[in-house]
Amino acid sequence: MKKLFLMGRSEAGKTSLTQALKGEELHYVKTQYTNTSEDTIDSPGEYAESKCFSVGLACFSFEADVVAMVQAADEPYNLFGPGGRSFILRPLIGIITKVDSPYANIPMVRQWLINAGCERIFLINNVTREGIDELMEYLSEDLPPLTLQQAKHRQALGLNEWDPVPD
Ligand SMILES: Nc1nc2c(ncn2[C@@H]2O[C@H](COP(=O)(O)OP(=O)(O)OP(=O)(O)O)[C@@H](O)[C@H]2O)c(=O)[nH]1
Ligand SMILES: [Mg+2]
Repeated sequence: MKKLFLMGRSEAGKTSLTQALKGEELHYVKTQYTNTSEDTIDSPGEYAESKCFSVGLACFSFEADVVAMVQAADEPYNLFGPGGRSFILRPLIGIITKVDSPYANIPMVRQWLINAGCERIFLINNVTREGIDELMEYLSEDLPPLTLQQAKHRQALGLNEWDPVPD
């Protein structure tokens, strides 16, 4: 099981997503701090919204196997600029929540996530659990463990640790 780190603006639906992944009924809890011992690492949206705190996201991301930029389908503007993945040394995915919103603009939010460098994008409705199974299937596959030697070899080739080594 991959350990997932969630970052995104306040009200994007990160905590609701952790509840949906655990099969719980949605109940509103404002995230006040980050607990990295959970299976899914949730972060307060304020980290993504403030230049002063956003460096904390990079630190938390090192505790995870995969990092998710979470954006609601009805977000009015983008917090993550093009190439936003440059500070993340983990596979990066995009999660679009609130696909049921009457103000949803999925093509626009998808483009923001592609521009930020997300390698895969999941569409989620936390209320009806639409898209949760697909995300769980992705998370259920473990990343293959690497020896230090294998990691260094990939680094020498200019590859990410999780990239396949060309023949
Ligand atoms: N319609 C709809 N509402 C959602 C969905 N996901 C979350 N919500 C609602 O959006 C509100 C905010 O959700 P949270 O999960 O608390 O947001 P958050 O990203 O954890 O916010 P912070 O803890 O402030 O960073 C709650 O009232 C949720 O019920 C969704 O997929 N669809
Ligand atoms: Mg929260």
